[in-house]
Amino acid sequence: MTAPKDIFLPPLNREIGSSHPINQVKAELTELLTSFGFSVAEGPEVETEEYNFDKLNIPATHPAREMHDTFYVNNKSQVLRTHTSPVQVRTMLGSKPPIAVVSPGKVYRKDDDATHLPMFHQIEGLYVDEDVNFAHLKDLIYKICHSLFGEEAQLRFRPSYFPFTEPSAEVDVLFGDKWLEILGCGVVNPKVLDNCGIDPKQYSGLAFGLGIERIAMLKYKVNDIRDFYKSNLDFLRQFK
Ligand code: 2NM
Repeated sequence: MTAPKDIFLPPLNREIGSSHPINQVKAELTELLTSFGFSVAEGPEVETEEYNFDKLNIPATHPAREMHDTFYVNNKSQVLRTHTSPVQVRTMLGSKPPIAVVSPGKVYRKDDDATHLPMFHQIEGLYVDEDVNFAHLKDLIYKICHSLFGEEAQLRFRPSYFPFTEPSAEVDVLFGDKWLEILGCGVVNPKVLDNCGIDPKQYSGLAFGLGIERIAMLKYKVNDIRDFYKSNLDFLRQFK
């Protein structure tokens, strides 16, 4: 008989954790885009209206700026960013083209139901150079979607509207017999380049944005976005 080990020490077989599914999808997309040559930029979650809205050609009368859609802070002089685009604005203001940057991070909107939360994650990409056009955008979007959903995935570009891109499109992927929207994109509005100190006569740009929770819900067939944030280990262990 060997002497017993110290039975009062904590056990050695404790469960090891793993990264959260939202962080897994965020890392997967960030790694894909950095492999193309994008660099990663981050910025503050408390932003000025100027960077979150004005420079992006979102007028003071736009419904997204209403109190019931945007969280205003510090006596309404600032907002919780509603998208990561202000990171792109800061990048354009602070550097000269060529620019290839992605901005993963938390964003905030006054939404709360099975498919929307007041805090969620986005990743946006921006490429500004001479002679950037919609064909470059399409190529990138095809590569991103095929990497996320497989080479056989069927894609559809649907005309859309964003104040900061022109033309703009939403992209759908075919799941069974349903087209489901997975991202928005477009050619950067020349007004936005001008607002950010880039000469729109010399340069053009493309941009796209994805909701990370939405991608994770489609990829892993999660029907309620709130499941990601309940800290239920039976749910989270599925993503080990
Ligand atoms: C989207 C869709 C389309 C976007 C635009 C910009 C910027 F700063 F360059 F103007 N950043 N991200 C963009 C464009 C985001 O998300 C659905």
